[in-house]
Amino acid sequence: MAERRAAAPRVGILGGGFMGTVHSRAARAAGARLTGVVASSPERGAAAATALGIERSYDSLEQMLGAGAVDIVHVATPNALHAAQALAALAAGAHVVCEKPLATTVADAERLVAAAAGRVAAVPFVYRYHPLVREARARVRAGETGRLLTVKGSYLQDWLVASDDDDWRVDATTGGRSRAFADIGSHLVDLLEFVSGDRVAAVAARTRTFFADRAEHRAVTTEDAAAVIVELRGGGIGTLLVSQTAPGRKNRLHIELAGQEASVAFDQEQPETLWVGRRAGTTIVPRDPAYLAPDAARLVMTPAGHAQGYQDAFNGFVADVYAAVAGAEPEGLPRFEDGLRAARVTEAVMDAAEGGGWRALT
Ligand code: SOE
Repeated sequence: MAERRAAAPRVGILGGGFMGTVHSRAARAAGARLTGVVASSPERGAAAATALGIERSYDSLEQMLGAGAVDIVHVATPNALHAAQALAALAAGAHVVCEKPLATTVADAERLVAAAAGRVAAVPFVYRYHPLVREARARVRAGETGRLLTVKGSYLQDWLVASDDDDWRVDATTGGRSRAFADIGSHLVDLLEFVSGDRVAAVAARTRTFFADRAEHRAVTTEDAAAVIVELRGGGIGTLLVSQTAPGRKNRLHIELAGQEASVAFDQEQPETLWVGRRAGTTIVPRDPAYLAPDAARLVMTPAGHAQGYQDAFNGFVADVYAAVAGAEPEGLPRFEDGLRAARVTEAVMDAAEGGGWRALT
């Protein structure tokens, strides 16, 4: 008797921009039927449906939900829209993937976590899905690095380094109070806590807005860069630098964890290798599934030497979301609770930067 294949999940995409495209590719790779798209206007929605091969566009999220056309909604719209859209999708009975930052306030993020009870509700902290990030995590968990002493993290981009560079993220009304830290610092802290298994216990911070006036926006208040000192619950300390004005750095997330026995370092722009450091020497670990921990090997999609990249990590994340929708318990799936964590860390960083001193985190 042929095994009955589960029906393909029906997926709706909110947002027709870069991230909407990335989400649609990952959904298709995971076997979904793309049954709807909503963009910032009916015309843009129709164009997105054509460009992305989605069955049809809808004029609004309400219309798509009312049509009963989707099982899973991917929210890939400007930050300030996330909370209302994700809440509406949850209320309609859908599972939700909501882009980070999950919400622009802790209160909204808390509401979303509560509303998502019993549902699959995930946030694309997709750098968790590079196989060698999982390898680093597995080695830390196995005790190979020893007591965690220091962490050094940076996430550097350059797409906003010119004063006439602009984006909706620059505007606090569409992007939220924090820009650089909420947008990419959230990835950095999530990855540090995910790999280390430790938690940020307190932060001190400074932020800078280097360009008050940009092409479309004047009197900009959101930060171009954030410099953060962290104390960890396990007793370690560290520094984080987040900037969207660092020429030559395109998407350079780098973490280095130093334990008493060994260090591990991962560079998102060079995801095919993991650096492992010891006093007696260093090892460069290749993304070769024959030598990786099971949770790392399961995310390998091409043989060693056939490079995997950002979209592959995204595809791995979405495949895990759909597996969870089908009843599985995938390891390390970033959920709305992780989005709430990021909102709390972001709020602490911004409060520390504005008010001085340290802010504690639980
Ligand atoms: C822009 O900073 C951006 O697209 C972020 O919004 C993503 O989360 C990050 O993965 C890449 O850069």
